[in-house]
Amino acid sequence: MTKDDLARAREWLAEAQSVTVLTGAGVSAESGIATFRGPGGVWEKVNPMELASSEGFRRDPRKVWAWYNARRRQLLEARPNPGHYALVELEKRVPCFGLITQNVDRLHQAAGSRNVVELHGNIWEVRCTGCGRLEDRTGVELPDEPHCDHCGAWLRPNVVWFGEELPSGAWRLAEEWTRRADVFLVVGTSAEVWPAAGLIYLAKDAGAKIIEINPEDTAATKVVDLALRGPSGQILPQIVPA
Ligand code: BV8
Ligand code: ZN
Repeated sequence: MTKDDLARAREWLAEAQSVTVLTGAGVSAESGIATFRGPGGVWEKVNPMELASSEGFRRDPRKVWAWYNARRRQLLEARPNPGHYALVELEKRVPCFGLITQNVDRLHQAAGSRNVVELHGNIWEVRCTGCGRLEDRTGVELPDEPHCDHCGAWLRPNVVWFGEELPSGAWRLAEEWTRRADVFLVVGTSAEVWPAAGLIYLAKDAGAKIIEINPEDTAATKVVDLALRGPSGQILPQIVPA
């Protein structure tokens, strides 16, 4: 990555009418939140299909809640990093902006991002597996085995697990924001989880200029127009147009 690459990215963003961003776990790495894949990723120690799937939850809800409660506790100490704040600035400076995230940590909202779509739900709300009641438990420690006050069934995190459909409203909005983008920023995602990763190819087909921000190559690198190799907390603040 050269200084011209950064200048080119800044120029594309300055000229853009519509910018859409797709973020993954990497954008929260500099807030101390482990990514899923890659070195030190949380998946290295556990099997995602076990913990982030409804079969895994049915088989052993205690084990799944131990993992989610550990992640919630870690998030209580986490703060947005300069990458999150740079995206808040970018939203203020482009006429039309949309932020699509695969993350469930809500650090984008904590930093002040407004137009946010959560493709995979969020870790703070809980949903009852019995009566479907949805409750916001942001910042609250949950018991090891959370059950519904109303019907006694197990509660679950309000996230999208493997094998589960994405919320239809969120997906429709994500597709719309992707199709309208002049510039599509792909930040901190390995581009391996579908259908989220498919948005990158949709942006390409719709004629957007694609900028990838990631220390490493990803499954989508072959289709991006400009790859900025480095941590998003350092790169994003450098490409927000003045
Ligand atoms: C569905 C929420 C079906 C919970 C998550 C075979 C081929 C293709 C697809 C499939 C397949 N087999 C199965 C599927 C479908 C499956 C899928 O995609 N599997 C993958 C693994 C192959 N998808 C699904 O099941 C989806 N549902 O398809 O439904 C269906 C259809 C119709 C009807 C009924 C059902 C549901 C997917 C959602 C799963 N939920 N999480 C939770 O978080 O606990 S996925 C999980 O992975 C997270 O949401 C995470 O965000 C997401 C993607 O990971 P990334 O965000 O990319 O993070 P990752 O660690 O992978 O990468 C981090 C990147 O950051 C790296 O590139 C690293 O280099 C970079 N980085 C590191 N540091 C930094 C950095 N970047 C910038 N700065 C830094 N400092
Ligand atoms: Zn209930």
